[in-house]
Amino acid sequence: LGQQPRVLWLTGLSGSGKSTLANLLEKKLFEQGKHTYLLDGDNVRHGLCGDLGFSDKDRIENIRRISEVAKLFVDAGTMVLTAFISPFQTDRDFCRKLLGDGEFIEVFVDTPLEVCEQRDPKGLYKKARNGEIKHFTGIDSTYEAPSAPEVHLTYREESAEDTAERLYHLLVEKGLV
Ligand code: GGZ
Repeated sequence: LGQQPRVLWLTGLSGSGKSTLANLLEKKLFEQGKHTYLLDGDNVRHGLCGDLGFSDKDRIENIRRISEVAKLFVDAGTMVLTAFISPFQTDRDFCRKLLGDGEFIEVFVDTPLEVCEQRDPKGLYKKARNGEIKHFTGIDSTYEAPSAPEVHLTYREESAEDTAERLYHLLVEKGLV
């Protein structure tokens, strides 16, 4: 039996682990024989959204385009994983409304700002604190935590593999994958 195509929409701060988790989760789903596609900054912000920056207006347009692309993939029968900060509730709700009932799974990767800033894999938080980067999410640009996500992934001190395992089991428990 084929899976119901869906969008697993990961949202959270920079450094929260969205991309890492989405990659690990995709591996698991692939092992289950699911046909998936992962949209993240690496394949979207250079091409399709290469003209966009990080003003509120550009982020809104970024998420709008990603939502429309995700819908096309779902129409084509593919399960989609997305890993974008997607800081605004209205934009995430836009994607939810674009899709059919039960097709949009909002996953809140709820890693505290302190932890993300401690990780700072690209040194961007440091630059944001120094004022070298403006409008950085969590520093001088808003992040609106999801009000009713399908999955709320709370932070634990554990490996990324263990977190991905936890996320996978939450999805299975809720019958979402
Ligand atoms: C937030 C920024 C910014 C600013 C560059 N604010 O940790 P990263 O590097 O790899 O992930 C962040 C990525 C965010 O892009 P998104 O497309 O996910 O953002 S949004 O959904 O809000 O449109 C970060 C990098 O881009 N980055 N400048 N000012 N993140």
